[in-house]
Amino acid sequence: MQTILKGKTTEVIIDTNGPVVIIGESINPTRRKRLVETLKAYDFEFALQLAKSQMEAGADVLDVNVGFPGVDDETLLPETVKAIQEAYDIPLCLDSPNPKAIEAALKAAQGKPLINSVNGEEKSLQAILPIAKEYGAAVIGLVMDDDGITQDTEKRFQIAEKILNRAIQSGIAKEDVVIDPLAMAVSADPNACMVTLETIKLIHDRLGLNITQGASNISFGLPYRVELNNAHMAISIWNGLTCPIANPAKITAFVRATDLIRGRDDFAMRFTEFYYSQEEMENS
Ligand code: THG
Repeated sequence: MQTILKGKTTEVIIDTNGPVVIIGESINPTRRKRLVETLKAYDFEFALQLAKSQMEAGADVLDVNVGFPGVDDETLLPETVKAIQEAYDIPLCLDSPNPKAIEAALKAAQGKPLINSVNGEEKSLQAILPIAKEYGAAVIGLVMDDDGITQDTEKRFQIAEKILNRAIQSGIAKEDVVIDPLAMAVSADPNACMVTLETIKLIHDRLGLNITQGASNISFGLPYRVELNNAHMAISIWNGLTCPIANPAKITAFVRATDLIRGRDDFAMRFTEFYYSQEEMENS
């Protein structure tokens, strides 16, 4: 299964049989005061710095989230999208719970973006799927619905299947649906990771879809976050995760290692190229 995303001219293929695609998470106001302050002033310099550093660190796609209290995201999200795409040729992942902000960003975006996200709630399906179809975008489906988030893996799978079926009914191609199995903090629930890992496996085995997840969600409230995230990432990839949303500075080397181990990096080309690219940057 191949989900094709596009920037101005670049194409990124998320392939269930290919190497892992990294969606850079850092253009997100969570714990980034400076991003909030600059975005409030419609000053995109810092957001562009975050874009550049993530691309240099291995991001293939950039998540763009401008959600902070009081934001007019119907104006700010499209403006941020334009600023990034004027400077860089990379596909974007439009991250907002507000369908109007998503639609405004789709109008502004070049190429073929990924919508982040729709979920199994009736309201969400009805708001997002028609605009995904209209603008030819791919879409991330979160496995929650009007009953909230279930810990039952079979039910999470059923929500994924429902989102897929509704997307297909709306005229969206199967390969343009990417599922997020909802990674959550393992400090709060000892079984949290197992539920997500099993959900990934069911979606991979039965639907064959591409799968994303927030790679740092599981480690909230714990030490050794990078180690925990990366251990979790390796098992998730083995089960079928294909495009994590993550901080590339912290995961790319690990993702390249995982691809190499799985026989998805002939002669360790990407692994070693990444090493030299980072060494070069350190010395420049
Ligand atoms: N699924 C989907 N979309 C998502 C998430 C998900 N979008 C938002 C979020 N979760 C993923 N993005 C982020 C962005 C920033 C941070 C975490 C997740 C973040 N992390 C560090 C922290 O928590 O301390 C701080 C910065 C760092 O060290 O890099 O800020 O699950 N579909």
